[in-house]
Amino acid sequence: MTIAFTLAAAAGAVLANAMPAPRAASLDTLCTSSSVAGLLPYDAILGVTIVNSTVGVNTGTYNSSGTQYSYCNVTFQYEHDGVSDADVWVQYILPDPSTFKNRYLSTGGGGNAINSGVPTNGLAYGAVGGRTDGGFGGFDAEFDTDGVDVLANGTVNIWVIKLFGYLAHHEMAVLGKQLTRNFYSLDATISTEVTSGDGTTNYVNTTSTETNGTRLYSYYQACSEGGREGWSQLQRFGDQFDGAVVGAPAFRYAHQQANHMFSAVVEQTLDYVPPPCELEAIVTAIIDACDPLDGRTDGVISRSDLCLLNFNLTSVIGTSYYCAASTASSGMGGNGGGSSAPEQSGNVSALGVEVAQTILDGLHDSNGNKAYLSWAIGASFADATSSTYNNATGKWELPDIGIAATWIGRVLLGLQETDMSLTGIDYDQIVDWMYYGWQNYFDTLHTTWPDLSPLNNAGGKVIHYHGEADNSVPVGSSVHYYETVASTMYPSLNYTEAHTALAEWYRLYLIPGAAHCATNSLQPNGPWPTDMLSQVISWVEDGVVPTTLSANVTEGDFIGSQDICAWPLRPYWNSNTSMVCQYDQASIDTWQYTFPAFKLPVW
Ligand SMILES: *[C@@H]1O[C@H](CO)[C@@H](O)[C@H](O)[C@H]1NC(C)=O
Ligand SMILES: *[C@@H]1O[C@H](CO)[C@@H](O)[C@H](O)[C@H]1NC(C)=O
Ligand SMILES: *[C@@H]1O[C@H](CO)[C@@H](O)[C@H](O)[C@H]1NC(C)=O
Ligand SMILES: *[C@@H]1O[C@H](CO)[C@@H](O)[C@H](O)[C@H]1NC(C)=O
Ligand SMILES: *[C@@H]1O[C@H](CO)[C@@H](O)[C@H](O)[C@H]1NC(C)=O
Ligand SMILES: *[C@@H]1O[C@H](CO)[C@@H](O)[C@H](O)[C@H]1NC(C)=O
Ligand SMILES: *[C@@H]1O[C@H](CO)[C@@H](O)[C@H](O)[C@H]1NC(C)=O
Ligand SMILES: *[C@@H]1O[C@H](CO)[C@@H](O)[C@H](O)[C@H]1NC(C)=O
Ligand SMILES: *[C@@H]1O[C@H](CO)[C@@H](O)[C@H](O)[C@H]1NC(C)=O
Ligand SMILES: *[C@@H]1O[C@H](CO)[C@@H](O)[C@H](O)[C@H]1NC(C)=O
Ligand SMILES: *[C@@H]1O[C@H](CO)[C@@H](O)[C@H](O)[C@H]1NC(C)=O
Ligand SMILES: *[C@@H]1O[C@H](CO)[C@@H](O)[C@H](O)[C@H]1NC(C)=O
Ligand SMILES: [Ca+2]
Repeated sequence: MTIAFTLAAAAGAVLANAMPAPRAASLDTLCTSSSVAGLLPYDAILGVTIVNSTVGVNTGTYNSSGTQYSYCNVTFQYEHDGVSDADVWVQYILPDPSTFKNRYLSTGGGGNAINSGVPTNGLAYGAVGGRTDGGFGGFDAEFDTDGVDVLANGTVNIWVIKLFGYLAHHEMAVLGKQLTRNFYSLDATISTEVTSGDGTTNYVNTTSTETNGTRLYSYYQACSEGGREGWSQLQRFGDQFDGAVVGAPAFRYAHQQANHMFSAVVEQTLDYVPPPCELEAIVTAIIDACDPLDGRTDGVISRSDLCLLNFNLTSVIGTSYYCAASTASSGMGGNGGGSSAPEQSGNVSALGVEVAQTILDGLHDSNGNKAYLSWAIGASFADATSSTYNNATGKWELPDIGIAATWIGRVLLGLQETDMSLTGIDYDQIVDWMYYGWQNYFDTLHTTWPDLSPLNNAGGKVIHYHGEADNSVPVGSSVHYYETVASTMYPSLNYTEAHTALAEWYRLYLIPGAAHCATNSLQPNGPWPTDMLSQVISWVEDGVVPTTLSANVTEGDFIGSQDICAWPLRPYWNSNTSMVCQYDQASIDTWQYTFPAFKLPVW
């Protein structure tokens, strides 16, 4: 039988018939190797081929908040055609059809990991969850730490850098969304009756992806490096996610990663390594002095801007400090590198305050031009308190520069060994490395593209949050990006108008007193957002705008719900009660940054 199908020949004999998507079969029927083999997204991405022999399928259960969820676990590897060394594993956790709510959720990683844990996070939301190994060689493998970023001395693995930068997450989302559509039969089937030239009839069945099928809502949620990964998608693929919750993104990667060596270089330059206990005392004094400035004495600096404007660090000089000898970390985000620390006591020195102030001022080049921003006042000095005590000399030695060493040693310099010494490294050298990393990895890891028009045009919604006392990714980094997006997207509007327009689809919330993607042991009475994924789902699916982010205080005198103001509004209390989100120009001005150390604008 030949099908001689032309519009003319078929005239009057073609019935285009959109079938309603049949509700999917049971989990047990769907979740078998043979069933899944017919549902995989083979054609979803040009140049990507699923390796059939790697497909793993099993059912499982997961308990969360007293509810048990059944799921199908689909894991497989795919290749990039023509490339031998860029195979990627993905895993999808697909809820039982009876609990599926037409949602897909991508999850991300942290530090050097492209994923953190199992993507069962979606189950409580009726969402398929996905994760990728980024081509690192397994879900537990990491970027720098497992050596996948440098193939040989001098040869960085540009495929892995591209995959880590943005490509693996994009492919995971595209494959995951199509797998979801196939698994739950979301695509309407168009069955067309075709009459051939010889008079026989046949049916040609095609699926229509978005036009007639059931709507699939797509989400992203992650923090830190996972926040950067989220932005890597939102900046490039505007219609990929309907909603995203991105926390403390480690974006402006070249600056962010090199900045982790700044504290050590300050100590080297000023030739003073403060005992961690001295820096802890400085932070405690800052918190005590600045807590009440927000109008509520609760142990939380909710207005680091008022602290910056009204508190002079030199007032801490002479404050006595004492820390008992310890065999473990002192609890300040990393003292002693896990090694033992002796008893520490003394009075806060002028040099100790100078180290702290220089760190808070941010990186400047030798001409005094600002090159980068720093952690907000009140955050702990995590990169400085990881100094180690040399029992033989009785002195504190420069802190380990951790992630900055692997970034610069491996990715920037292409060396397989990363035992980087700080000898000879000064502020100008850090600035040079920022510039080099920025230029060389702008299209992969840097992640600061500020024109979000495709996202806005597609109707995407973003909740972006950042702990105001973050001691790893400076909170100002998020504010600077938000301000850049506002001025880029709305160049003809004034500040208030631009922020009003932007807030319709992208909102930034600074979490008072919070640390990096977490609550803060130094300000434990601070609020932490409740279920942010639910809040973005409500925004996307029900139009409930998160004017303030819902949060909760779980310790101290003010336990209960607390609203988090959306930037640029700032929280203020009258006599401990009745918080307002106020517009305070002097405060806003402290969050505006320029970086004259670079001739190019830093987005
Ligand atoms: C993988 O399996 C599918 C479905 O059985 C098949 O259509 C496809 O050709 C296979 N791919 C390869 C590369 O063999
Ligand atoms: C999913 O499947 C993979 C490979 O088949 C397996 O390693 C993993 O443990 C499974 N995970 C869950 C949560 O079932
Ligand atoms: C998970 O939930 C089910 C149903 O509520 C319950 O029977 C089971 O004991 C739970 N399992 C665990 C490990 O909590
Ligand atoms: C890589 O280069 C560094 C610096 O030159 C050198 O110390 C190291 O031995 C080299 N490693 C290998 C495996 O060649
Ligand atoms: C197309 O769908 C019709 C019913 O809608 C079915 O009878 C026919 O077998 C299908 N054709 C193919 C090739 O799957
Ligand atoms: C399918 O989509 C087309 C184009 O949007 C529309 O004209 C048509 O009415 C839709 N059909 C059904 C059954 O929804
Ligand atoms: C802080 O106090 C010191 C000592 O009184 C003074 O030299 C310095 O100018 C003050 N800094 C600011 C920003 O006011
Ligand atoms: C710390 O300062 C107090 C006075 O404020 C003084 O009595 C004490 O000797 C000082 N301690 C040290 C170790 O300098
Ligand atoms: C450090 O030195 C002291 C005295 O010299 C000694 O008692 C102690 O055991 C040493 N600690 C470590 C961890 O070596
Ligand atoms: C911004 O524009 C609005 C509306 O045009 C106007 O009411 C407001 O005064 C302007 N604000 C500033 C600071 O110029
Ligand atoms: C807020 O914290 C309190 C105290 O721990 C708790 O009882 C309450 O359930 C929390 N509310 C939310 C929405 O998490
Ligand atoms: C604010 O709350 C703190 C802690 O409960 C309390 O000590 C202080 O007196 C309160 N201040 C006012 C003005 O109510
Ligand atoms: Ca306070």
